[in-house]
Amino acid sequence: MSDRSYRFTHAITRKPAASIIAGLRAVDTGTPDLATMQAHHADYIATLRETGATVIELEALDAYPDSVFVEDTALCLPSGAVVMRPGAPSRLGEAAEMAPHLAALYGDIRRIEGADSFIEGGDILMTETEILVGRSARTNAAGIAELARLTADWGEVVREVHTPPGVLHFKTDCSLLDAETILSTTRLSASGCFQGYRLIDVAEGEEAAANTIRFNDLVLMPAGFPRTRDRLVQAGYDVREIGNSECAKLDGGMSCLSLRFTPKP
Ligand code: CIR
Repeated sequence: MSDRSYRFTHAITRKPAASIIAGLRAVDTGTPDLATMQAHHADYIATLRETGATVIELEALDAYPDSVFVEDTALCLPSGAVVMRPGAPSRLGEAAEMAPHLAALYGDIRRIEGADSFIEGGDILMTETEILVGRSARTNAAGIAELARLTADWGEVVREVHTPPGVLHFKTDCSLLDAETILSTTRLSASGCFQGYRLIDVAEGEEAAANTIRFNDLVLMPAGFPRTRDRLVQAGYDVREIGNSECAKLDGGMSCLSLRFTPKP
């Protein structure tokens, strides 16, 4: 079995813009503090680098308040990258901003282009054997079907699943920990979408801990969820806790802050 879904040579991040205070949020829990977010972001990048990966830091894009959440702009696969078409109108232009950076690293770049197709990277969980895509308020059936068509000749299998109601993205509630193992909230795993995988549940009341990333030998998780952290440590993972208080105000977590990949020229 390969380990394409958690071993990466590269990551792309984007510096938070001063306009982050205008970022999208489902519920207003306060204005994010830019300096604190920058400190958390620096810690996140240093932790990715600790694994030996190259991290490309793009400059802030003030025109796009949510542009620090680069994951939503593209899906990076072993054979090439697919530029997304975000369902949030204020974020549509972010995908075009990302495309040239991917083109510089990958030989094969494809784009979701249908006028009715919407899909954001936060709804996509790549495992060793398939790509799960959750329908959500940001990702629709046309977007998922287009992704499946675009990646079929790369040997990818796309499976449509559902993001729980009221949850921003599919991966808000789950993460891949290794080739067989998924960390999930019980409200998501109850749908049965993870049959065949080993499941670790986040602790009750710690649902916001579900969005972690396995990046090479480390698991990066948001700080402040000790019972879920202990479960991961007991399961044998090398866990690093990263401050996420400011991104959390904008419904962001560990996965949304990077595109993770191993480019194929
Ligand atoms: C948004 O609503 O689009 C941003 N405030 C948060 C995006 C988080 N993205 C992600 O989890 N992949």
